[in-house]
Amino acid sequence: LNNGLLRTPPMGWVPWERFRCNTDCKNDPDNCISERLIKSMADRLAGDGWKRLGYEYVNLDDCWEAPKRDAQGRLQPDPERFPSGIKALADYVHSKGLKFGIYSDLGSATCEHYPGTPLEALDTDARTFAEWGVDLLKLDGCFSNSSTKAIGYPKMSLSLNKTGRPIAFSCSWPAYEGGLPPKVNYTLLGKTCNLWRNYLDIQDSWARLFRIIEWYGDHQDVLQPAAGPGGWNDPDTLIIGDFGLSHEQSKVQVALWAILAAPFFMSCNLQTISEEAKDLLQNPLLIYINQDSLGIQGRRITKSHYFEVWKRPLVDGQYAVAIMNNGTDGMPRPFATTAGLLGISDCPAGYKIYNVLDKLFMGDYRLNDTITSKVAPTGVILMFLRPRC
Ligand code: A2G
Repeated sequence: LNNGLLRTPPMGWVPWERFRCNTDCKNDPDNCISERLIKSMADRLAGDGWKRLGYEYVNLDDCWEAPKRDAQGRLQPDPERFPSGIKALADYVHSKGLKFGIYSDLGSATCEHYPGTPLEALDTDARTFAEWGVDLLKLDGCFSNSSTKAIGYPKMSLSLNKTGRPIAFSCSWPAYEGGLPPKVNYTLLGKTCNLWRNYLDIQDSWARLFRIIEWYGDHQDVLQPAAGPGGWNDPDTLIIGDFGLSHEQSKVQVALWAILAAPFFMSCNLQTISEEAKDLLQNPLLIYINQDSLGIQGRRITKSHYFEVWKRPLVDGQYAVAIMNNGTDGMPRPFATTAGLLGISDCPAGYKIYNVLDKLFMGDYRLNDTITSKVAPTGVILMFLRPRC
C-alpha cells in the first residue's frame, strides 16, 4: 500500500502466539492480555536493546475488547484488564519511542468472539483507532464471507486513510481465501494493505514452521513478485524464545524470515527470553538482511532431499543465501557449492562470505571456489555475500 509506511518489513512484538486469549488476570496476572502485559513488553523493547535494532511495534491481538461496544457504538477495551483505556496505553507506548498496533476483525465477531468490525462500522472504528493514536491495524477475517471481505478490506484501507493519521494496515484477507489466485488478487492486495497473512497460523512446533516455509517455496512464483517496499507477505510471527523449537530450528526461522523479507514480529515473553534466543533475534547482520532497502523477497532456488537453497539479492550487489537441511535424521551433513553455482556471478573478483548466525567470517571466495559447510538436521547456514568489486 502506497501510504509511505513500512518501506521495509515491520519489526516488533505481538502477543497472540505466546499469550493467546488468556484473560484470567486474577489467577495469572503476569500472562493475561492486559495493559500490564503490553506495558511490560514496551519496557523490555525499549530497555533491552530491541528498539535500537529496529523492533518498534508493540501490538495487541485478539481478546483486548469488552464484550460489547459502548453506548455510542464504539469499540471499547475490557475495563478490568485495560482500566486506563487504549489511548493511555498508546501514549505510554509512544513515550517509550515505540509504535502501537491494534487488532480487529472484519466481520460480526473476532475469532475469539469479541465484537468485530462489520461493514457498517469501518469508518467509526477507523476514527476511534486514529483518536487513540494507533499506528497499525491488523484486521482479521473470522465471521465474514468472501464478498464481505472483497468490499471490506479495500474500504477499511480508505477509511484509515481518511482519518489523516498514518496507520499501517495488516490484512488477514488472503489467508481466508486460500492464499492463491484466482481467489486472491495480489495486485489489489498490494494496493490495499501494507502486509498480509497468506497462509496458516504459526504454532509452536517445527512441523508447522516447516509446513509454512514449504508453502512459501512452493508458491513463490505468485508470492515473491507481490512483495516489495510498502507491501509484504506475512508468514506469521517469530516463535523463537518459546517452547517448540530447538536452537537450530530457531535459526531456520530467522534465516528464512530474513530471506523472505517477512515481518519480524516476535511472539514470546521478552521478560523471560533466554540469552541464546535474544542473541539470535538481536543479530545485527540478520536484521540488516531482513531490512534490506531493495525489499526484494528471496526465492528457493533448489530443493532436494536434505537440502534447500534460498537466495535473496540485496542492495549494492550483496546477497543472502540460506542452506537449510530439511532432514530430521543423522548428523550435520556436508554441503558444497560455489558462488557461480548459486547464480551469483555479477562480481568477477568474487565475494567475502560471512556465516551470519554463527558470526564467523568464512573467507574470500572466487566464483568457482568451493564453499563448504555442514548443516545440522532441521538446521541452516545463513550466508551473507559481499562483492569484492
Ligand atoms: O485469529 C486468527 O486465527 C489469526 N489468523 C491469528 O493470527 C490470531 O489473530 C487469531 C486470534 O483469534 C490470521 O490472521 C490469518
